[in-house]
Amino acid sequence: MSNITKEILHKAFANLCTAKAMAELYEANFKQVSKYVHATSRGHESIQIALGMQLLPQDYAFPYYRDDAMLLAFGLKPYDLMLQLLAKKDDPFSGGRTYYAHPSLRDIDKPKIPHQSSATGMQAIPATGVALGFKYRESETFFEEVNTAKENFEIDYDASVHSRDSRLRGNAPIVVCSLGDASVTEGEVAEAFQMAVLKKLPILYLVQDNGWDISANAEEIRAQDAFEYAKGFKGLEAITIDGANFIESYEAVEKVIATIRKERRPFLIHAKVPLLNHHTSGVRMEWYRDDLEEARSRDPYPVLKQQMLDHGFSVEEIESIEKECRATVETDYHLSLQAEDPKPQDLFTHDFAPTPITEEKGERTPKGAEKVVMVDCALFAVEELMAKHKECLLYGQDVGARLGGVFREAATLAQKFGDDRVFNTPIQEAFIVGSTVGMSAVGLKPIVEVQFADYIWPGLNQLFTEVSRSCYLSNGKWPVSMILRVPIGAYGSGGPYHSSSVESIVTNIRGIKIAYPSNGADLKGLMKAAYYDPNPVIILEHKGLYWSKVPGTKGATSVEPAEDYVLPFGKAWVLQEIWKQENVETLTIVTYGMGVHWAYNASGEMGLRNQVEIIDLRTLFPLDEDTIMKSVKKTGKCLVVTEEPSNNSFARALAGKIQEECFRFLDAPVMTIGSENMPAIPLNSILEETMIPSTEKVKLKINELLNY
Ligand SMILES: Cc1ncc(C[n+]2csc(CCOP(=O)(O)OP(=O)(O)O)c2C)c(N)n1
Repeated sequence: MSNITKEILHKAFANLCTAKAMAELYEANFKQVSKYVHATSRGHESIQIALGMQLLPQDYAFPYYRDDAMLLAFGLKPYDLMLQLLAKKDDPFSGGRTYYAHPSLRDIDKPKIPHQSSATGMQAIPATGVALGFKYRESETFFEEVNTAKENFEIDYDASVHSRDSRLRGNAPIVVCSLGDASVTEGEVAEAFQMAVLKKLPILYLVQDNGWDISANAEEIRAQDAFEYAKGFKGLEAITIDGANFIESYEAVEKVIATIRKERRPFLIHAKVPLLNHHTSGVRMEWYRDDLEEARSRDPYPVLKQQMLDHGFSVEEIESIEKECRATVETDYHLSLQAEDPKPQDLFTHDFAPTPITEEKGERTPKGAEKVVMVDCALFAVEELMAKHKECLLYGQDVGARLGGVFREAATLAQKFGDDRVFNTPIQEAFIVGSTVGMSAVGLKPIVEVQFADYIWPGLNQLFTEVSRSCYLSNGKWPVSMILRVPIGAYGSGGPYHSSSVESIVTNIRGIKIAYPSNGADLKGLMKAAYYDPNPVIILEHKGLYWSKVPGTKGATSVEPAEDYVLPFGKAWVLQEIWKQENVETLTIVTYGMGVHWAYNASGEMGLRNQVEIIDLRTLFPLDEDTIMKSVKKTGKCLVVTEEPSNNSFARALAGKIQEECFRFLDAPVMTIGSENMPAIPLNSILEETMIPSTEKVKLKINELLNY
């Protein structure tokens, strides 16, 4: 027996008419609205509305860029959506920063919508990350101990929805990830599906299949549709439906959602729909569509109209609903045209959420504490954080109980905190990085790692596309609080795929903070600061410093700082300070990571401790420019030391900046020393040594500069 009531149909029809009227109005006012690109749901409305009507405020949704009808069904008004269409200041999602129907929302009465990018398919990983977060929130480790103790969380999050009762009653939250059929062929979607089935996550993947990529059609781009593809993922139950039929869609979605709320496992709904409008305002259907007549024969609008008639609505009632919706769309459009544009100064807000850690605090060198190697400083920092904060999790490759990380950097943590909190992932760097968007959105604090900097590349897409821009493009609503640990650098013939440096790549991504410590005490203090920072943080940890096995790196070991010790980002350390001198040449070395040790040893071996000032940057972003410039203005010469190949590097850019700012104070050009500009660090130890800088090479450069 159908649960479809007249009320449901009325609401659905009003939403469909509104979405359709909007698409038609945009077309009629093309000149005015196409300044900024937009795509509409025309043809896809019924499945979107069927879903949108059935989500609850505790659910999380990741709508696609074609899902304006779904947004209306969540309760958004045409006016809200049009503010984004016209990129206005009061666009509730992004303040005019991102495209039409690219929502991000944290309203109390609506499903939560974290930011998602415009890159197709990429939202599958963040969405699955939310579901992974739900799973942990429902685990005994977390729910029973934390929620019943009513501990305070740092973010406002209603944890009670995850109670056992809530699951039994069937109103536990779910996640919905909306995808276009063409996006399902992307690799990252497979990573998301894999994790969803592996961990049995409460997520619904809704695939709207209109048979088109942009102009490429199904025959060209896929060997099977999403329903068939889902069969390859054991435990991903899939159904295929006519998404243009409202009642069929509503009932199918109702059943699937009820099952996920109770049984906590993933589903895929494959909904076949016709695309009846342009791909986007910029890519017009008349240029390439050869199926429009057939597509129009599947229009969801007459289907729903007939369903209204079948349920006792009169023609007059139907016409009056439609008329009213058209009138609202018209009025809202005129209102939105008059809305304010953002001001130039609005460009500069919400790149980061404010961090509470702004001062160095706590005991850096406790009396009687032991000297430990750098890798242990990191381990102890994470251990203290996990002991104190149940919302802290650690995951990545091989960090679980059996090994505790390939560098033993997570050793014993799984034993101490359980497999719910410290676990291995498949070899999925994209998932490792991108899932933190979702984890963070449900109030958790993930610490994740990629095994070697050389393998950050598959994760860079998520880092750039989703993680780094979430705060800015959601106008501050969804900062991503996460730590990404990255073992980095050349050490003992690691060879071309276990030695690379990547700081120039990550410092070129705005919206993340980056630490590159040279010693254990800094690493511990920075790890703590990173944890309490509401923004994404990368910690680059030099493998050669982990155990101070590289000759000349004993300085990386430290007395372990106390638990309360925090070191804020953006404060460099002048580890070798000199006076201003007129009678001898002086020099500032600006460096970080391994470079600090080369610089320290070189100046020591040359007997120049009183002529060479050394600045350890500690963090590459934020960058302590004040300390750098002050020093260079004092010494009159500057050498930037990096382990990276020097061309087009972070170090070169910094040298340029120093030159620009200190030009009048300089007695020589600012110089840079880094690795040779070859494509990779070769395996052979002679070649490796030739490739990368060393104390000896830094000495030569110091000599050159002092004698300039
Ligand atoms: C990663 C990525 N590559 C390319 C694009 C450009 N692009 C935008 S929409 C689109 C087609 C997507 O088709 P589908 O997922 O089936 O959704 P539809 O537009 O048909 O609803 C492409 C290739 C993009 N946004 N992201």
